[in-house]
Amino acid sequence: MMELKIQLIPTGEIILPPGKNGENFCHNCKVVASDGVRAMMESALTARDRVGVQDFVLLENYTSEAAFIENLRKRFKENLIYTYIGSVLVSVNPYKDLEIYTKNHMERYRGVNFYEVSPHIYAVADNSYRSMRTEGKDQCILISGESGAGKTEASKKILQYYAITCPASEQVQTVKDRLLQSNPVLEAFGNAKTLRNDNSSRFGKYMDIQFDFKGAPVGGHIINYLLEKSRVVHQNHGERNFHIFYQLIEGGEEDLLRRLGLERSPLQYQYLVKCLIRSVFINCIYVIKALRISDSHNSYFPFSVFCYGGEEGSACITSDTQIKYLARLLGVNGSVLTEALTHKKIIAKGEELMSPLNLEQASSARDALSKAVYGRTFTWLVNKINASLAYTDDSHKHYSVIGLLDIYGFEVFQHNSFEQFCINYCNEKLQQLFIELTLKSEQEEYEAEGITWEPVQYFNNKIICDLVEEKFKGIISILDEECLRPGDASDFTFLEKLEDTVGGHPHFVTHKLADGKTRKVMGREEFRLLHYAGEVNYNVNGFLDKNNDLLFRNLKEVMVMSENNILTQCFDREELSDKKRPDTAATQFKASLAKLMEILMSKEPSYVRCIKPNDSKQAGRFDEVLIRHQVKYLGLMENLRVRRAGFAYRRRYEVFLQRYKSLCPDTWPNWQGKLADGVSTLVKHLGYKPEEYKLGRSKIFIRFPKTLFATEDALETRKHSLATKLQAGWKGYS
Ligand code: AOV
Ligand code: MG
Repeated sequence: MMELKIQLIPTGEIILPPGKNGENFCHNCKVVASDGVRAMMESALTARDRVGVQDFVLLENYTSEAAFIENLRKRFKENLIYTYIGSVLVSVNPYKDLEIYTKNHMERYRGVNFYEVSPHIYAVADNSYRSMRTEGKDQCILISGESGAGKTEASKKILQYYAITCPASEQVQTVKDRLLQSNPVLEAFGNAKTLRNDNSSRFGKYMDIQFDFKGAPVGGHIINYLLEKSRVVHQNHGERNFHIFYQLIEGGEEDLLRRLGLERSPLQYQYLVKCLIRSVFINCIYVIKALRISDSHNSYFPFSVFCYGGEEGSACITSDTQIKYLARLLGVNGSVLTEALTHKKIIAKGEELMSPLNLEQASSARDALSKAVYGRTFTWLVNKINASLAYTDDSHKHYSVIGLLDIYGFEVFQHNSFEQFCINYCNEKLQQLFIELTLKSEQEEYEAEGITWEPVQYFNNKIICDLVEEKFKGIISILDEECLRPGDASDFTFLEKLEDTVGGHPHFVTHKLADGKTRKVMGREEFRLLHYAGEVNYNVNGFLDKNNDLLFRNLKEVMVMSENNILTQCFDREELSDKKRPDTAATQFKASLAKLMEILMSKEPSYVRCIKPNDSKQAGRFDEVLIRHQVKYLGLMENLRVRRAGFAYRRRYEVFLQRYKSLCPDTWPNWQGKLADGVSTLVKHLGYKPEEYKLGRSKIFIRFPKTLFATEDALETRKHSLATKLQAGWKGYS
C-alpha cells in the first residue's frame, strides 16, 4: 500500500495546519511521496485557488483592488470570513452563525503563533494576550467598521476567548462571569434597532480587562462615550427605542410591571410605537442582581412612565394616575413635579415667576427630563458595573491591561442630526489613529533597523478631524459659540456662521455656491461633510438644543430633591449653583475622545477591520459595490501597499539563520561569527539579489514573498535529498 505523507513547512507567516477546505495548503506544500499524492497536491492547490489567500500580502497582484475584492469574495463564499493584511485582521460579517467559535476552536488558537493557524478573531485575541504576557506591555484591540459590520460581535468573541482560555480560580471565575454579564446589561440599555443594525450600539465603549501576574483576568473597567439619549424620546421610522423598554414590557414579571405602573403593550407608549417587533427578553433584573448592582427595594430604574401635556395655550397633565406613578418612581412630590412639567421659572425684575408652558414647550421639557434621567441612569449603571468589576486584591495591585474598543460605526441615514455628527466624528478620530499608528509603527521599525524606504501615499483624514475640532475655527467651536451667544442665536445662525467660517473648506459643502447661486440638491437647513468614509448631509435642526443639553431649572430643582436612591446619585445639588456652565455635549465628547486617543496611544495596538457585506442584513450576499467602498475608505489597499512596499517578511537574524543554515556550507552546522555576517553569507550563497532584501540591525527584511518561498523550497529539496543520502549511508556536507 502506498503511504501518503504530506508535509507542511512551518514558515512562520505562510503555513497553516490542515483545514477542512484545504485552505491551508499553499504552494510550498511539499509532498514526500509519489503519484497519488501528486493528485492530492493538485487538488490542494485547486482548493487554494478556490479559497484565496489568507493574507493579502500573498496576493500576486497586490496593488489591484479587483484582486483584493476577488480574494475576499472567494473566502466569503467558503465561509472564511477572516483574512489578514499582515497583522491586521479583516473580517466580513457573515450574517449567520458559523461553527467557528467553539471551545475546540479556542484551544486551537491558544498559545499558537499568529500565522501558524488560519486567520481568526481568536488569533488576534491570543496574540495580544501573549504580547502582554511576554513583553509586559499593555495592549489594545481596536475594532472599526461601519454600522452593522460586526464590531460588537467581534468584541464579545474576544471577551469570551479570554473568559474561557485564561487561567482561572474561584475568584477569577467571578470576575470572568461579571465581565461577560456586563455585556447583556449594557446592550439592553445602550443598544437599539436602527435601519442599519438590529442591535446597534448607541454608545461608545472602551473596556479594560485587567490581568494579574499569572495572566488571569482579575478586573475590568468600562468607559462609556456619549449615549444617543435622544432615542429615548424620538426614533426615526422603522427604528426602535433602547431594547430595555421592550424587554421590560414584553417580558417583565406581572408584579414588577404593576409596581412600575406599566401596561403590557408598547402601543400604549408614545416613546415606543415607531417600530414594533418582538423582543427577546433578557431578564436584566436578574443579571443586575448577579452583578450586585441593585439590592435595595427602592432602586427600580425610574424611567418607566411618561405623561403628556394637554391643551393648546397652556399645557396640563391629563392623567392623574400617570403623574402619580411617575412622581412615586422618581421619588419626588407629585404636585411639584406637575408644576415643573407645565411651567418654566423665569426671573423678571428680580422676582421669580412661574410662566405656563404651551404644549410644545411642555413636551420638550418632558423630553428633556426623560433624556436626562435615562442618560444619567445609564452612566450610573456603568459606574455600578465598574464597581462590581473593580480589582480589589490589594496585595497584587500591579496588573497588565488589554483594552477593547467597540464604538458606534460610521452611519448615514436619510436624515442625519447632531448624533450622527458626533458618531461620524468619532470614527474620523479612530481612522486617524489607525493611519498614524500603522504607518508610524511600520516606519519606526525601519528607522530602528536603520532601513530607508519610500513612504506610501495615502489619504490622511486629519484635515477632516481639524475641520470638526479645531479651536476657534472648527465646527464644534462655532456651534459652542452660538450656544453661548445670548440673543438671536439659532440653528440657522449656526449654519450661517459655518458658511462664513469654513465655507471654503474642501470637505465642507452647503447649498450656497461660491458665485452666490444655490446648489439645488441640498436643503437650506443642511451642511454636508465629506468624511473619509463618504458624504453625509447633516440637518442643523436641533443642533443647538442637543449641544446645550439643558434641563429647565425648575425640573432640575425637582430632581435634586428626589428620594429615589439611584436618582440622588445622578442629580447633584451642586448643579443648582450657577457658578460655572457645564461644557456643551460636543465639547465634552471632544475632550473624552482626546483622552481616549491618549489611552490608546499608550498601548500596543491590534486592529480588526470589519466589513459589512450587504445592506439587507442577509447571509451569503456579497454586494461588491458596497464592499469596494469600504475597502477604499478603510484604507485597506494603502495598508497592504505599506505592508508590501516595505518588506513582506522580516525575521530576526538568529531565527533566520537557525532555520536555513543548512543551505550553505559556510553556515553549517554552526556560524561562529556575527549573526548579521552569517545571514549575509547565507543569502549571498542562496543568490538573493540586492533589491530582494535588506539587512537591518537585528533583522533581515525580505521584500517579496516569492524569495522566501524559493528558500523554503530549497530547504525542502535539501531535506529530501539528505534523507535519501542518509539512507544510502552518506556522511558529511555536499
Ligand atoms: P456593529 O457593532 O459593527 O454595528 P454588530 O456587531 O452589532 O455590528 O453586528 C450586527 C449583526 O451582524 C449582529 O447582530 C449579528 O447578527 C451579525 N454578526 C456580526 N458579526 C457576526 C459573526 N461573526 N457571526 C455571525 N453573525 C455576526 V453599530 O454597533 O450599529 O456600529 O453601531
Ligand atoms: Mg456595535
